[in-house]
Formats: sequence, C-alpha cells, structure tokens
Amino acid sequence: MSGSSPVAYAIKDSVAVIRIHNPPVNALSAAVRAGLVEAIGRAEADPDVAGIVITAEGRTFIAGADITEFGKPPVSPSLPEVIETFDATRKPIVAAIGGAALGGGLEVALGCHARVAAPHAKLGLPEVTLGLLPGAGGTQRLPRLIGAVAGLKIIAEGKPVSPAEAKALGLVDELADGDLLQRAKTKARALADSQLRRSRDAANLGPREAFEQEAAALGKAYPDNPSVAACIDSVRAAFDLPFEEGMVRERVHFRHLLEDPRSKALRHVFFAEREAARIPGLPDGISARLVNKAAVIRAGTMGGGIAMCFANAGIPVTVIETGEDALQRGLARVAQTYDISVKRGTLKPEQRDARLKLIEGKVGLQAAADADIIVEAVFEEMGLKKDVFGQLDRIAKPGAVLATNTSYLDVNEIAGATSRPQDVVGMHFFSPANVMRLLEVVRGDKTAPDTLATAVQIAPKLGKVPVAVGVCYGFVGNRMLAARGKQVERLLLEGALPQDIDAAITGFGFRMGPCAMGDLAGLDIGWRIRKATGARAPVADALCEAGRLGQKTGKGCYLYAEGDRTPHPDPEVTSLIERIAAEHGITRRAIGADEIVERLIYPMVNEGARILEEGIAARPGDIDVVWLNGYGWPAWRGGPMFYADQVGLGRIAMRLEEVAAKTGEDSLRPSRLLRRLAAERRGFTSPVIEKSSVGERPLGFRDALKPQETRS
Ligand code: 3H9
Repeated sequence: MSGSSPVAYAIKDSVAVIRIHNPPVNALSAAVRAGLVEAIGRAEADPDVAGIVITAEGRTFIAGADITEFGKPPVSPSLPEVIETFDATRKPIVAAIGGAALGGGLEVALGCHARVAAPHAKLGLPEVTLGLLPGAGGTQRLPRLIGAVAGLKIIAEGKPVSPAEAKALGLVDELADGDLLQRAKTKARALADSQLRRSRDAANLGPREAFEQEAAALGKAYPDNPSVAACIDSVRAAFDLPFEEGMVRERVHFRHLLEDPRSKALRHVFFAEREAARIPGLPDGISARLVNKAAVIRAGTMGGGIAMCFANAGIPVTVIETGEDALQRGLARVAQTYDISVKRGTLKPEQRDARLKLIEGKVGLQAAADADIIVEAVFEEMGLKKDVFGQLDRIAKPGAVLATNTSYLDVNEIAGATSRPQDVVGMHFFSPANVMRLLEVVRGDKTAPDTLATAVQIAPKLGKVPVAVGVCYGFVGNRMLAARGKQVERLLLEGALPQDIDAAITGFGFRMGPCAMGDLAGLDIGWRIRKATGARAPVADALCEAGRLGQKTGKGCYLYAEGDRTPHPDPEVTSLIERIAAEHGITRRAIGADEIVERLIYPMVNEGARILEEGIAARPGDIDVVWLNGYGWPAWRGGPMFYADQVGLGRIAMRLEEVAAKTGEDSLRPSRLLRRLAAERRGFTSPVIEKSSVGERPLGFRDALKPQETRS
C-alpha cells in the first residue's frame, strides 16, 4: 500500500487488518475505495492470511460515501464494485465497527461475512435524508439478512439503530465490550474453517404480505417523497428479482435521485448547516469559555423554554423572576411541558426528574451572580433590556457571557448599558425555544471572539443549529419575514384572500401559510411593533382594530371554533379587505398561486441579498440555514438563496423590477448584489461571490461591497 493511501494493511496473528484512516469521518472517497480493493486482493493472494478484518481510525467506522463526490464525474472503482470483491473472496471478512457505520459504511459492513460492533457504535442507512437511497447494495442485502419489514423501515426512515438493536435484528453478529479488534480477529479466524455466509445469499426476507403492509404504511407516512418510493421499489425487487438484477434496479434509482433537484437541495442543506458553525473572522485557536452554570432571566414561555434547553444539555440553570407568583407559574409550565413529553413516550420519567432537578427558580437578579452564561428573556423593550443589562453589569461574575434573546433590537445599544460590551452577545432563540432548532447568534461591534465562540459552541449542546449574524433590525430571519409580510398585505389588497395566500405557500412546501401563522402567533405582535415605529399595514391593522387578534380571540385572518385550531375562511374578513382595498382605490383581481409564490418569495431573496451586501450574514448558506430551522422552509427546496439559484437570479431580478414598477414600491427593486449576479448569470452559491462580498469579513461589517456597490 502506498504511504499516502488512506487504507493501511498489516498482518497480525494470521489476520489481515485493513485500517481506514480518512478523517474526519472515514468517508469512502475514491482513494479509500481503491485502497480497499487493493488490500482485499493482497489478503486473498497471501497464503499466510486466514481471515480479514476491516476497521477504521477515529470516532466513526465509515460515515458513508463521500458526499462531496456526488455530482462530479464518477471515479472507479465504484462502491458496488468494491463490495463485489468482498463477495468474491474465499477468505472471511469481518467488519469491526467502532463508531458510526452509516450509508455506504454500513453497506461495506453488509458486504462482509460478519459484523462485530462496539457498544457506542451506530448503524444506519440515512441516504433518504439526502433525498437518495442506499446505492451500494443496501436495499438488496439488508432485507435478505434481517427481513424485508425491518430492513425497509431502516432504509426508508433513515434512522440509525443501536448495536443492541442491530444484534437483535441479526444485523450484527457480536457485541464487543472490550477489545473490538481482538474480537473481530478471533471471529475472522473462527470463520476461516467454516462455510462463508454472504448477505447476498441470505434468505430471511419474510412474508411478502407483511412487507406490502409496511410499504403501504410508509408510502402514506411519506407521500410525494421520491426517495422513499424508490426505497420501497428497490426492496420489493429483493422478492421479485435475483440479487444482480435487484442491484441494477437500486442503481437506476440511485442515479436518477442523484440528479433530482430535491436531493441536490438536501445535500446543500447538509453542508450549509455544518458550514454555518464555522465563523469567518474568528481568529484561529479561539476557544469557548467554560459554561458549568447558566441563568435565564424571566420564566415566561421563552425563558422557560431556554431554561429547558440548558437542563436538557445537563447544565444546571437558575430561572430568575421578579416575583414569586410569576416564578411558580413559569416553573409549573416547564414541568407541564416535560410531563407532556413523558405522556407521549418521548421522555422517560427519570429523565424528566433529572432535568427538573437541574432547574432552580429564584427571585431577584442577584441569583445570576455565579452563572457562567446569563440569557436575558425579558419583554422586547429597549429600556427594559438596558436596565437589566445595567444591573447584570454589577452582579455577573467577571467573564460571564451576557446574552440577550432579543429578536429585533440593537445588540450594540444593549451592550452599551454595560461596562463590558465584549461579554455581550445576542442569542436569539425561536419559539417554542425547547423545540425550534435555530439559534441566531448576534455579534455586536464589541463582542469578543471568545464570547461569540461560547455562544456558537454551546448551541449544539442545547440542541440548536447556530448561525452567526450581524446587528440590524430583525437580524436575518425576522428581517426577511418582514419583507414577506409586507407583500402579504399588498396581495390581500390586490385581490388574494388569506386562504389563497396560505394555500399557495403550503403548496410551495411550508407547513403553514403566513396568515395562519400570524393567527397562531397573535396579530397584535406586529401591530404593537408598527405602532411603536409608526409603520402601517392597513389590512392587519384593521383586523386588530376589530379585535381579531388571531387564535387567542377566536378570530383573526380566519375564524376559529371554540377549542379548535382549524382556520375557517371568514366572509367578514373578505368584506373588510374589499372595503380597505376600495378605500385605497385598488381594483381587486384574481391572483393565481404561482404569482403569489413569486410575489412573496422573491422579495425575501432580495432582502437576503441586501443582508449579504451588508455583511449581516456571512454566506448565502447561512441564510438558508436560518429559514430552514427557524421558519419551516421546506428542506427539499434547500432554503431561499439556494432556491433563488434554481429559479435563476435573472428571472427574479426581472420580476422584482416589474412589480416595483407596477406598485411603485422602491424596496422591491433588485438590490445591487442581485442585479450584478443576474447580469453575470451567476448564483448566490458561487464561491467567487462568497469570497468577494462577505465570506472572509467579520460579521456586522456594513460595507461588504465597495462604496459604489452598497445598498441600492
Ligand atoms: C451514501 O453513503 C451513498 C451510498 O449508499 C451509495 C454510494 C454509491 N461525506 O457531521 P459532522 C463531513 S450517502 C463527506 O460535523 P459529527 C462534514 O461535512 C452518505 N463529508 O460530525 C464535516 O465536514 P467539515 C450517507 C462528510 O461528529 C465533517 O465531516 N451517510 C460526510 O457531528 C464532520 O461532520 C450520511 O448521510 C460524508 N459522508 O457527525 C452520514 N459525513 O468539518 C453523514 C460527514 O468540513 N454524516 N462529512 O464541516 C453524518 O451523519 C455525520 O457526519 C456523522 C458525524 C454522524 C458521521
């Protein structure tokens, strides 16, 4: 084996040990595939070798095919070809699975004659989460080995199983508590004298009827999902076709899905989420501050949810209120939320008890004195926030991270209320905070690198996906939401009804349209902000003035029956909208779903482009991650900036120009960046753009483009 190969070969006790070392996750790159074929050939040819063990360095066994190779010209040997060489050997091959064996990694293990797993390993075929199906025999080997029903579930749901579950299913032959490699070598030697059992020849499919029932249930649970449909079709081939032909069926589906825009979008999401955690402009070697204890200020829905995040991560947290009553109400709400999870079976009673034990309630800010991180979740009002931070400045211990959960306000102004602005950062959680995955980490002008690193690095522990953003009104998510909200108003006046708008947006893939979402959150939230800023939204204002605040008042954009959250179109709303349109001299017309989607999504893209110009977000992918994890953007559409590239920026710029000209709304004119990219026939995700405009600059840097290219 050449010195630079990621596959090492050694013989120990008459067993050839093939060791993969391809950090960070031992993905099956072309070099790994070639190395495996060479090593197997060498072991096969060596008379001193009785058996073979495949193992890997690091935390994972093999995390699958190298996803970065997808979409590039294929390099042989392909993974199915590699695994075919396993089938052809006369010597037993044992997989020593010491970590995650996922996708192609599990397919490699399935190609072996036996599998030995360490207790902390996990085994799965997550290809569906990338809009694919296993493409190296997983759909043919797994069902034959463990049964079509169990196999299909693992393949179509994409969830990994534990070694103990895998053992019970017959996927793993032995669990190794101690020395994994030793156990695997012993197994290989033991198999040397026996008839080799290949997974391709296993005959454990089980009854066809049970498979068809499971297939029907999965088809229903995942409607319109081409990769789940392909998984079902491929596994069915295991009943209908010989192994080789089943492999061809699987391959055809795999190639087809690889080209599907939905899979491209999901692959983009995979990398964008990981990229978002890397903050441009952070000096190398910066490490996060230690967080052993947290405090959350206020025990409202938001504060309680944030406290739960810390407790769920095993971090003791003090919830602080101004009075005993509010504190007890908040703590009771937290306990009730955990109880619901226990009832649903998603949390064990002992886990609930352990988490509740980590949450302590106190009255008075003084209780934050020993916390390493303090998250403020008081009412969204600048005066109040500054007052709290002024007090925290005196109370918090030196070096504590002071985080504000503001969703709109100027973090620099809040930091200015302290004598330690370097310790202040925004941590914008989304409601419900214990559920939503997004965390916008807002970097103020004076936020110290290690303060920022602390907020970003603690996020995954809290179950969050962090995205670092700069300071502006509404940051990334709410600023783009406002751009969409403005157009909802416009469309209502021009002729659409709430139900038309929501149907178009749910048809696009969102779970909920903007009108139903407004009713759920409460229409008075926006009303209050508009009143404070002097802005107007004629329809939304009129709804609020009529006492229609959303679900909580039984009516908003829709009508709600008592105790029921189903929105019903309301003729009163139609009359109200028609009246206001007439007052504005607008003649209403029918507006189709396609136009609604364009009119709502393109202005968001335009705002996203401005956010990039201003350096508020570092990369287009960061904006996508915000919308995917905080606002229900459908993952298979990849996020607004990825979607924009699919539509073509030229089309988007042209449509925005048209609507701006028609409505006289200047904010709809394509931003400088959008126009430039459209003219150059490029997309946001071009690496050149990322570098030239925002990629290497610290966040919050307002003049990301040169002066002549600033916001139009
Ligand atoms: C497949 O196998 C198809 C086959 O059926 C057929 C083929 C013919 N490739 O997640 P992390 C990178 S499809 C390339 O932060 P963790 C990742 O981008 C594949 N790169 O670590 C990141 O890079 P960076 C099916 C990959 O410890 C770094 O590794 N397999 C791959 O939190 C660390 O990743 C999957 O879908 C890859 N396959 O989690 C499994 N995987 O540092 C995908 C990771 O530059 N992987 N990277 O940002 C995972 O689920 C997690 O990475 C894993 C580790 C659980 C393994």
